[in-house]
Amino acid sequence: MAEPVDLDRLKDDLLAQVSAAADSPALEAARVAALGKKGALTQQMKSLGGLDPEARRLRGQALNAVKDAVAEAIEARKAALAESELADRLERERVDVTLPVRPERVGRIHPISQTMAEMVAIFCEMGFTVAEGPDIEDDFHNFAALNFPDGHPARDMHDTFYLPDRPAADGKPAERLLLRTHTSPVQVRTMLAEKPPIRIIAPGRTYRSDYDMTHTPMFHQVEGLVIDESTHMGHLKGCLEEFCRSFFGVEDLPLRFRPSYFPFTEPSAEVDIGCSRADGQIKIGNYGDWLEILGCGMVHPNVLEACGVDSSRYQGFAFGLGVERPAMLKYGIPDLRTFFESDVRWLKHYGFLPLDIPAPATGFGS
Ligand code: 2U9
Repeated sequence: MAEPVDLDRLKDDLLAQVSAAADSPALEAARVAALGKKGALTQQMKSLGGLDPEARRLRGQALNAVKDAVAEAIEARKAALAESELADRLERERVDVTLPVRPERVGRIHPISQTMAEMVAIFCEMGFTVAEGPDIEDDFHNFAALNFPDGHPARDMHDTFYLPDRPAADGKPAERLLLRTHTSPVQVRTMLAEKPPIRIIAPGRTYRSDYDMTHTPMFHQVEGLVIDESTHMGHLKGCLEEFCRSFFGVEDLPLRFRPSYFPFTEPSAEVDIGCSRADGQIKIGNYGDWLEILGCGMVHPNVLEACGVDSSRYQGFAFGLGVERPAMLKYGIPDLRTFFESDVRWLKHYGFLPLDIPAPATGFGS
């Protein structure tokens, strides 16, 4: 049991320890020395039991007053230390946010990613939202729902990569899986899941078993779909004109719609944009020559019905465009296959800095 000590001296000692604490651990040590289980004040409290009642009452009151004063001093010191520790840290970790970034240290965005981001930005400004779906698909979503009947020659034209069958399960028969040959199954899934009006674009990877100067087995597409009660070909034309002019940054870019055929649209059209081919160089603009850039049409009623949309009430348009060729045209990349070679020197040359903002967000043609 501790001997009773002079409380004024004890109080002065403890307060001195508290105010001498230079950091949080030192302050915690001072707190334990005063108020901890074996602390000086706790020890004094324990010795109260040996006093007669009146002396115990008086000594207890005095001890409590010391305890309160020490606890208060600890809290005040704690707040002061926290403030100065924060000030130190802010000083130590100060960053000059006005310094330029060092973009050469942060790698490059692949031109396909950049181009796709630009396409998405343009359509999103028009009010489209982005929809996504799986790369591995089944026959229904990739073909049947899109009005490709069994044995239809258009199925062969897609040079499909087939995967091992999905085994029979839950009463469903085994089914042949495939790598999607276009992003159209995304629109099929959206129509099955959501009610019109629908305004979506489906950017993503697609696969066809084809490899030569102008084809790679994996390539990218951005497709679009608009379904509403009175959507018509005029809307389709306006939408694609706006897109092409914004994407290539040419305000007076002419567009030409040629009749075509796709199983999933009727009528269907291919779209050419103005260009020149002088000196073996393609230049986009109002120069008299034409370059095919995308396909489009009004969604076939069979497709609407297969996707659960009432074709007597709703109609709409769809379009599809590749990403690689517009990227080559816009950024002067001469060889398709270099996109997929993962050559760091090529990426350094043709890639984009992560802080580059997609062109349409910064204004026309910039
Ligand atoms: C649904 C209904 C209709 C998407 C469309 C095209 C025309 C088209 C090609 C362009 C270049 C593919 O990458 S490419 O070879 N695409 O010409 N795509 S209309 O039509 C749809 C899609 C989904 C439910």
